[in-house]
Amino acid sequence: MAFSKVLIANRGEIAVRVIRTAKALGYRTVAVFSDADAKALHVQLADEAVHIGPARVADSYLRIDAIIDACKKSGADAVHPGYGFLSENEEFAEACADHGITFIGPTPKAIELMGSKRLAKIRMIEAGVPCVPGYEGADQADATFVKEAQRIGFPVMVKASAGGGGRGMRLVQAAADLPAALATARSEAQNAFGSGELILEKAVIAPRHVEIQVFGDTHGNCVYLGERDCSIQRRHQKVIEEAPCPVMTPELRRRMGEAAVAAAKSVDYVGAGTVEFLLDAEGHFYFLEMNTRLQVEHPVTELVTGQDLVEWQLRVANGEALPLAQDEITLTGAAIEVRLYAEDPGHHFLPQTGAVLRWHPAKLPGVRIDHGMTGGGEISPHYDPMVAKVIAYGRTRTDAARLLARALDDTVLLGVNSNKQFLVNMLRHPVFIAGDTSTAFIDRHFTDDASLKPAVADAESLAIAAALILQRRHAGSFHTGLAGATPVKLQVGEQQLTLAVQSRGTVLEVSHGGACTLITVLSADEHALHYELDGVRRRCACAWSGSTLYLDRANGNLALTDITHAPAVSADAEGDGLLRAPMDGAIVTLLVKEGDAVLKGQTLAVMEAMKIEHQLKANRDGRVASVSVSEKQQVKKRQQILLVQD
Ligand code: MV4
Repeated sequence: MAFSKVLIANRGEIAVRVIRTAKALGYRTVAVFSDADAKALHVQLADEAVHIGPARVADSYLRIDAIIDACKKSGADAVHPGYGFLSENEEFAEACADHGITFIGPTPKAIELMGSKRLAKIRMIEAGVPCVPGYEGADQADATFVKEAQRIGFPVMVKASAGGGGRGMRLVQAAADLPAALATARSEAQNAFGSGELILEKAVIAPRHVEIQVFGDTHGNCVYLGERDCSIQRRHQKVIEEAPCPVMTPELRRRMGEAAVAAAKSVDYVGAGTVEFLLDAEGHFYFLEMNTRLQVEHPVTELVTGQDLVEWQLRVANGEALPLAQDEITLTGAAIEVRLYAEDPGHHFLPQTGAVLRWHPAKLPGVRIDHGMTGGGEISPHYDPMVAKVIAYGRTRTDAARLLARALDDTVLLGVNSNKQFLVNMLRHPVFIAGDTSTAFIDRHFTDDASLKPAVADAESLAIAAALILQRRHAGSFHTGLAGATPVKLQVGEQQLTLAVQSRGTVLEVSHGGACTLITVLSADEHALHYELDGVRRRCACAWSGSTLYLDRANGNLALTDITHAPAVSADAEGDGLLRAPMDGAIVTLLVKEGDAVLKGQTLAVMEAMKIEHQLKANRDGRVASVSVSEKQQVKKRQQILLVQD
């Protein structure tokens, strides 16, 4: 149905991405926003914007009635759902249709069918799409699962039919472990998805995750646009995505592409979809599930095909035929995408929230950065902490990897920590460069990486910090005005250090622990220091917040607080015993109760925030004097969880 005004029922980088193409095709655009997003980039870029509620997604971006109401108010006659939120919600697609609004996506029937792994697998088997041998029956009795697992052969995967992202999934090695796995998977699935329905599959060991981009139109055409390899994941979160798959052959691509098209055609698929497959070491592939939306990682397909997939979505929704036939779709070069997250790899990938002091995406030919950040951005605890997708395109995979690592080097994100160095180190890892990237890559090759430890302040970083601190103290002059050295006391993570800084004009002598570093300051401002050290001139991006200095260093971000004039605290003092929530989230498990004896460093509670579990540890020895929360309870950042006393 012809439409003229598109409402984007999403936020962040994907809302920005969709608005860009919709505008380029001449459509009017409408953003929606929560209380937390009033100043967000997607709101600024859209022609109009409608407030839809409080920051919590359940009260705003997930509210079908609020989105439909925003369409009515603004006169939007089409909705692009982006990914996540309402993008795979058949009730939302149905509600749009009921109100005469074009839903830019497949039919509610296709969304619903693919939302059930059990029903989707039955349909795929009928359509001749290769599936992992398994059990997808309606009979959910334990005895049936045990019998079926014996037929399939161990190890087996127990999966939630309504699941995704590894939730409600269990790997079971032997029959004896099956009943317990069924019980936990069932309850996890019931809690997460409102359905405890399970399926069984033969477990494929260390597979690749290879997905095929498909597109259907309302005239019965359906094509595939090559594959993406998304094997490198961490706890079911994709980390690196690329096209083409490093081990793909034209023949395998054709077979997987045709299987994906058969899958899509079996549900009269319309619009952009992704058919996920596991690819084993022998080159056998198996249908996993179909995602009925535009995916986060669609840019790598856009770069190797030269097509704008959002443009295709808008054309298809407008009733046009697909822009290209199968034999007109070509793949050229290689593209790699990484997801830049505000999280701390040095502390179990703890999500980072708060003010972004500096955001400077790299500008390089062949590099695309999709993000939704404005200058004075904020990472909200209410949303996914993905800051940007950084994508590089090259003639070869090696070129793309090299360029992408460089683009990350050039990208500055300060104020919150990020996984930038983790990504760079992975892109430069010999096993990655060799293309040997199964789903086991991180566990096999990346558990000892330096980026997984708290960043250390090397001599050069300390010299940079000293220069910036003195520059700030003396408003541009590096003369300490005294004959002796100036002390600079720093807090870096858990560590406190004292530097002695002697200045001679623009040259600073920075002494720490018996070593002395000479640094020449070439220029300095709020955003960067230009300096010379050991005969080499370099730059270091920086940002200040109060007395804390953030540095973007080649070995990761550093936060150094100038505590020279702060009241002294004994370095190894016992903690106060007060356990507080490090961020907004929910208590998953309380591991202790009142009266329990605990040791410093012991895990006392597990909380979940932004889809990730965090262990909360005692900061002193003692006994649990009081517990202020209960399991499953929502907690606010800094809320007291429990107290440890003598
Ligand atoms: C599997 C599997 C092995 N065998 N199914 C994980 C998320 C969900 N989309 C499917 N997943 C898997 N399903 C069978 N029969 C291994 C995984 C898997 C995985 C898949 C893709 C990327 C990373 C992964 C990490 C662990 C497990």
